[in-house]
Amino acid sequence: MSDAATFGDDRATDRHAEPDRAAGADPSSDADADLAAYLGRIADDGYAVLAGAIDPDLCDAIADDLIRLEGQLGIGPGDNLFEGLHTTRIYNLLVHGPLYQAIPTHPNVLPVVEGVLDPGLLISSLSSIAIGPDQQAQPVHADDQMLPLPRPHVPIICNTMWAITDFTEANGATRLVPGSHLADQAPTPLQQYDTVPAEMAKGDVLVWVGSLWHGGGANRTRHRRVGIAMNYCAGYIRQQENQQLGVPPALVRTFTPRLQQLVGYSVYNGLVGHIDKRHPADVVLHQHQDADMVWDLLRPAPQ
Ligand SMILES: O=C(O)CCC(=O)C(=O)O
Repeated sequence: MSDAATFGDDRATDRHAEPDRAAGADPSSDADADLAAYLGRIADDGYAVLAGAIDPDLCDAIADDLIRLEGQLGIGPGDNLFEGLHTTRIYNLLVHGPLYQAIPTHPNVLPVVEGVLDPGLLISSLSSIAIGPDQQAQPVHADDQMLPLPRPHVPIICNTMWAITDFTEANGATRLVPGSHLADQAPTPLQQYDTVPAEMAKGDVLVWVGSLWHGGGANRTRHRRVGIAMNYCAGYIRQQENQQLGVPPALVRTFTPRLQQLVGYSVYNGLVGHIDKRHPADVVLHQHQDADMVWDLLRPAPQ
């Protein structure tokens, strides 16, 4: 059985909450139409906002817990212009409990990202970004600009930003350069560009491809703008945060099979990521349902 054959365990049919959905309509075809519309927007503009994707109560629970974690871990604002001198980030959130472990497989978001990349995708990083009062706009950048590939290229990174609080132009909503994912170059560091703010209500999720030029906005209010940056990459490139070192195997064993795959205990297209012809979950977790995968390509040819 190939790894790909087991994907989809955590997919839900109710992918997107659309306020104007007609009563009595077939929900699965509505969901398919929504998915196609989002993917079309992402292909054309480089991004889309999934309205009402996350339960606002979950957003409030995350906002409260981030305050607790920042205090407990003693994490304060960054010390450089890119991370932000008034912006507090917590990385490697998967180690901080079920609240965060539910994020990568959220059924209203993951199918869209799988459509942009493919189901063999991985978690690249999972972090919080709380932009505080007086934060200046972040330099415009592309999430894949450190990768030495000619541009434009197929999506290899897909980022999502969960609005844990409302995102407004005034409080630092993510700034975007629509269509810039199709450019043949990355943005020039520290150059000013015309951008639009991704204003969102609490619970909305911004999805964008890694080539899109963007940056955090300036916060001119007295309140912090809190987001969860759930960043995915294709299953054939390196993850930005090393998940195998960052998340102890004993903890990964408690995760759902789909989350284990996204952390990296998976094999892309049945080959990339194997260890001596064995599945990494078989080697490290000793309990994975894909452990008996058949290595058709690597088996000795019959005599
Ligand atoms: O906080 C934001 O809105 C965007 C942050 C971002 O793009 C980054 O830190 O790479």
